[in-house]
Amino acid sequence: MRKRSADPAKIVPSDITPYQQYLSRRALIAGGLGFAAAQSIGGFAGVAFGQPAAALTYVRNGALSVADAPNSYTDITTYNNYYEFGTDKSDPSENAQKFRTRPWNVTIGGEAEVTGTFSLEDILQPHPLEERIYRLRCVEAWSMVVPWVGFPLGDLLKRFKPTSKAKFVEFKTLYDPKQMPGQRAAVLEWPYVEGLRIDEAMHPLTLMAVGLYGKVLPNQNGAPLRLIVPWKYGFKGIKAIVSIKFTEHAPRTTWAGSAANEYGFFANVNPAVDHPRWSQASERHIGANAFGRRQPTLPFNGYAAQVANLYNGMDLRKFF
Ligand SMILES: Nc1nc2c(c(=O)[nH]1)N[C@H]1C(S)=C(S)[C@@H](COP(=O)(O)O)O[C@H]1N2
Ligand SMILES: [Mo]
Repeated sequence: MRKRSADPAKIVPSDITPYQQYLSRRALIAGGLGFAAAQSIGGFAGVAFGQPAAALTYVRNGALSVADAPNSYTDITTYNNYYEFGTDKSDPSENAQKFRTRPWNVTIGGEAEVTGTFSLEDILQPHPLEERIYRLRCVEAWSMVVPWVGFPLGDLLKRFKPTSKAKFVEFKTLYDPKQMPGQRAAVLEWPYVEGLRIDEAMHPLTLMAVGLYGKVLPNQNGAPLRLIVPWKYGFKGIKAIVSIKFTEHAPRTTWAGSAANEYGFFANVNPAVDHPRWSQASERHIGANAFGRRQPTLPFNGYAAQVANLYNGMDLRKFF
């Protein structure tokens, strides 16, 4: 397997991977959790994954989809937040076209029995794909409806056998200023880091997205692998993931780290808790047919019935 790391200082080549980890990685790949299992499912069989807009094989998950009409493919792929490719909404679609998503490796670390560096193929192969139509609510008070294609993050995490000390999961985006022009400026701390509490990460709504509108994710939407947590503000949905780490303590996340009074670690969509500089009570729905219509923002972005119980007894004004 070819090794590659976002941060040259943290390269984990096979020759320094602890032997026990090396063995468990072999077991993971050989044990029906890797290539072998995948062939029978076929989510990626025959898919030229590196090719943008290649069609995916998936099953629609109606039960976990909202009834709202999805935004157009154009809206979803030209109005983006992805500071690695610029801070204007139109920058990512213009600047990310040549971004290389193959070969791609993901490093799994921290409090888990199985750790190491895995190819994207090893990560994806066993997982059947689903389409889920989710609301996306940005912290900047705009929203869209997106037909994502992906698989439950929890199914992936379980393969690495997190230990009882794994209370949080930290995710990192690729750090590669040569390819990501936004990383040449200190607009944010790079690489982009996000995190979830382990129960949030394991929740069935939490999705690892690899596609949208039935096709491989366009680069500007976070190819090859990005997180979607539909009851949280969009910034939790970290793009171009190269590292997943199980941790005992809450990770320092990029936005919460840069302005702790403005962006919380939890970032649950909450119309009752305003951002210090604007109201979160309503949102502007993006889209050619929406004409910037404003609509009320829903608690937990409309997913309260499924997720409010994760926060029982917590003061959501304090843990925003
Ligand atoms: N690496 C990285 N991930 C990121 C961002 C970013 O700037 N860098 N922006 C976030 C924000 S603020 C939002 S709203 C969503 C936007 O996802 P979309 O462009 O697919 O709509 O991506 C999130 N993931
Ligand atoms: Mo956002």
